[in-house]
Amino acid sequence: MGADTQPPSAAPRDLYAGPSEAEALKQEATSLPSFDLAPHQVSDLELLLNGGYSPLLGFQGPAEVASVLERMRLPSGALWPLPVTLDVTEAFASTLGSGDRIALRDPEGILLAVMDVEAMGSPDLPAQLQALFGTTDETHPGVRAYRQDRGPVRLGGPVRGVEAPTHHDFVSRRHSPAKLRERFETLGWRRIVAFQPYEPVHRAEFESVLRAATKHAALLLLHPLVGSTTSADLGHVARVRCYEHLLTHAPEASVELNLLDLAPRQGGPREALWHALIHKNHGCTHILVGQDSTVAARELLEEHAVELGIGVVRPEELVYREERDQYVPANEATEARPALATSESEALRRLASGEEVPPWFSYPEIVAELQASSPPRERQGFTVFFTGLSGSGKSTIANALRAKLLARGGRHVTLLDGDLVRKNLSSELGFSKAHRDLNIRRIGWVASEITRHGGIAICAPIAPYAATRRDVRGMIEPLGGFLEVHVATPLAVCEARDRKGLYAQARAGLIKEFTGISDPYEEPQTPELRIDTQDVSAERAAEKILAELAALGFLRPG
Ligand code: PPS
Repeated sequence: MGADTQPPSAAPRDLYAGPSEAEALKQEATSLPSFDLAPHQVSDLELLLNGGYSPLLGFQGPAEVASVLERMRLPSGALWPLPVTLDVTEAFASTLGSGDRIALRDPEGILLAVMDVEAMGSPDLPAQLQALFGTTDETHPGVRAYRQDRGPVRLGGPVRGVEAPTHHDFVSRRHSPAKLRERFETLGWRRIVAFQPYEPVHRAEFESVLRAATKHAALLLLHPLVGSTTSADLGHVARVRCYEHLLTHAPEASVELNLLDLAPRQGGPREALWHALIHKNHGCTHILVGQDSTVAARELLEEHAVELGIGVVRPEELVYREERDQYVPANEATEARPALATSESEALRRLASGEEVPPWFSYPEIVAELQASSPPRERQGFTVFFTGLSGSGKSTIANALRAKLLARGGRHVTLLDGDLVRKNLSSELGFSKAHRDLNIRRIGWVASEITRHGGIAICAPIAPYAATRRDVRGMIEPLGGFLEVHVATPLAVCEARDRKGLYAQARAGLIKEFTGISDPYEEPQTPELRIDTQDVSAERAAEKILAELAALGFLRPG
């Protein structure tokens, strides 16, 4: 029997203990060293425990990793293209010896599994990165993702499950491999094509994958990854809601949606093969390889399809025929082919700018979903982050800006002024570097929440350190706008003004660590705006900021 016709194989074994063994493990765990897993490690553990990573029985030690990197196989010879390791801090590893048992807990401390530590070591990271990605360059997304470890030491050894990780969203769409196979059986399907979308799926793509499944007389399984990612892309909730809408546009019981809680590794062709293996463990007989997959990934999958027992399906490219209001295969179209690529990029542009999107491009519910989750800039939140010396005029400009924004109406504005924050949010903090950094991070966190929810945050602290300002920018930019305004009034002018009398006290040594006098101020190198209050009034400065926000699209002009 060829890979193309192979029925689903038996469900892989899970690694959960039965009730009495689980109870004993819980008792034992009270005296074991505990390791609180990061979210991506919980995803790995869940797939180990539920058989999604079968035939693995635990986290891989150095010998297994070496074998995987060298030949894409486990020491047993079974195909396995990517390492699954448990990274821990040196401090935690130093408390362990080989043969010890440890309790693996979720980030809240709930016991999920007990692990026998059979191997421990710090890998030769550059060599591993080279083997996996062909480079050690930090700009490669795979290298960046691989480095986001919990620590430099990796523990290997078998795991025994006590409790499955808890999920609160889309619970009915998170089936284990065994449950999913049961579901396929109930629905009466023996051929299942896995389709793993990364982005929202629009009409052309959905119609082509549906056709491919129909052609293979198979159920289409939408099997998107929803594991933790560091990218600022559309969050998984909006993506899953988009996929749920797709179900209503397919013939009844022809498409299933199941979420694969797996963090993406950016591992290229090896990862494509790895995903195929995981889909297979979930009962899929075929895997769909779309237009966006690379030639190398397709070739690697096709090379191993028979061994894997999974058929590779390539959907046809479809084009939209306006006169028929239909998608047809590109090679069947007799009339002159419409310039779909141009229309598609135009549709995506419209989607991004909140303009109307033609119904041939996508389903209205999906367009609405995307527009709600990534509104056009003028409906997104933003933060205006002032930085500058004490007495430079930050608060005065910030107040003028706040008044002008409120006068335009329709927006909520929160002012996080340096002095106010220190009274309400940071009253216990002083002016050491550590305390200033903590103060700015608190301000940044509040501003990021305001921005996330579509509000306007105006922050006006001294914020003397460039690295901390950069971190705050990094927290906010993925969620909306961020405008850094350097109020660059020279120190001599601030000191001459000395409205609070603080400079005089600082010069007299009565106030220690005073910015500009006895403490550093690192000037921003590339702020969005630089304002010297010697040259402009606070009113004029606020207007300049409004104009900049309008030019960036965060405010309507006028
Ligand atoms: S920081 O560095 O961003 O955490 O500072 P910030 O929270 O903005 O607080 C600055 C205000 O605190 C008063 N103040 C001092 N400033 C600088 N250095 C020292 N040592 C200090 N001690 C008290 C001062 O009034 C600052 O207010 P502004 O509005 O900037 O003049």
